[in-house]
Amino acid sequence: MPKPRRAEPTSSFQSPSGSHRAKVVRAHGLWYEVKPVEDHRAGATIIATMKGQLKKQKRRTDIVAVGDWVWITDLPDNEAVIEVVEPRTSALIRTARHTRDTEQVILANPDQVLFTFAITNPEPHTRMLDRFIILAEMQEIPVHIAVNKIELATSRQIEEVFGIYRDLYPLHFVSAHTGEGIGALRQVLQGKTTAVAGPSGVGKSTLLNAIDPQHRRDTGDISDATGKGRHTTIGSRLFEIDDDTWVADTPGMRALAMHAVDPTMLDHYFIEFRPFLGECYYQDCTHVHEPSCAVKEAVESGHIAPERYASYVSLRAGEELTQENP
Ligand SMILES: Nc1nc2c(ncn2[C@@H]2O[C@H](COP(=O)(O)OP(=O)(O)OP(=O)(O)O)[C@@H](O)[C@H]2O)c(=O)[nH]1
Ligand SMILES: [Mg+2]
Ligand SMILES: [Zn+2]
Repeated sequence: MPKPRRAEPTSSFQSPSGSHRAKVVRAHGLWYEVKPVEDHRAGATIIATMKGQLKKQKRRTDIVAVGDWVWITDLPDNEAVIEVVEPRTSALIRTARHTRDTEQVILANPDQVLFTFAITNPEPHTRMLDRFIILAEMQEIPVHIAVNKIELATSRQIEEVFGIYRDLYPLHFVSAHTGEGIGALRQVLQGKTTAVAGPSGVGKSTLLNAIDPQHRRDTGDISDATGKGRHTTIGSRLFEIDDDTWVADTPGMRALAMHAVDPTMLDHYFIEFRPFLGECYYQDCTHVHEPSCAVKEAVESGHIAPERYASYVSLRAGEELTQENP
C-alpha cells in the first residue's frame, strides 16, 4: 500500500488492505467527491459512494461529511467505494433544529474557522456572530473573524461594530473587491484546514476567489433583474489551495438552533468571561439576576463589552436556546 503523503491516521486506526486514503471535498447526497492524497493521483478528485455496511450505522450525525479522511478502494472509470471513515478530531456542526434530526456537519476536522461578515450589504448582526462563536467554542475550534466589504464604510464605522472582538479573536478587515487585507488573510490560512463560514451574501466565495484564483467558486455576482439568478453556495466544498492548506467554502448560515447548547456551559463559551467565572458569590451564578456577580462587575468596570454580555443574557435567559432566529 502506498504511504500517505501526510497526516498519518490516528494510531488506533486500522486501514483496510488495498485501500488508500482520501479527503472528502464535496458531498452530493449518496455520492461524494474525494481527493486521494497519494502522490500518484494527487490533484484529481474521484467519485465515491459509501459501502453498504457504512450506510447502516445509526448515528446522530452525518456518517461521511466534507473534511472527513476516508479510505477508498478503486472501481473502474475513476470511481471508488468508501470503506472506512476515520474518527473526526472535531467538526463544525450546525445543530439540528429538532432533537430527532441529525446534526449537519459543515466541515469535519477543521483546524480553525473564519467567521465572515460584511460591514454592510447585508447588515452585520453581531448577535449572530456570537452564536457562531459558541458553535466553535463548543468544539474548541480556534476562531478568526473576517470583516469583508470594508471599502463600503469608514474605519470608524467598522470599529464601532467589530472593535469589541479585537481583544477576543484575531480580527481581519478585508475587501475582496479592492484586495485590501487579502495577502495577510492568506497567511492565516497557510498550512491549515479552515472553514469559511457566515451569513449568505457576505462574500465568502468572492473572498476565496481573491485568495486563490485558480479555483472558481460560485458567487452572487450574476443576477437577473429579479435577483433570482444569484449563485449562492450550496453545500460545503473543500479546496486544497496549497500543500496542506485547505479551505472550505460553506453555504450561508442563517438560523441557528441553540438548544444543543448546555446553558450551564454558556458562560464558558464567552471567552472573556472565563477569568471571572468562579468569582461570583453564588457558585451556580447564572450572571443574569444574582447579586455580587463577578461577570456583571466586569461589565461595569469595562472588562466585558456590554454588547457581548447582552448577547449572553439573551441566550441564558431561556427560550432563546431553543429559538432559531437572532
Ligand atoms: N462591495 C463589495 N462587494 C463584495 C465584496 N466581496 C463580495 N462582494 C459581493 O457580495 C455578493 C455576494 O458574494 P458571495 O461571494 O456570493 O457571498 P457568499 O458569502 O459566498 O454567499 P453564499 O454563498 O450565499 O453564502 C456578490 O455580489 C459579491 O460581488 C467586497 O469586498 N466588496
Ligand atoms: Mg458562497
Ligand atoms: Zn455571576
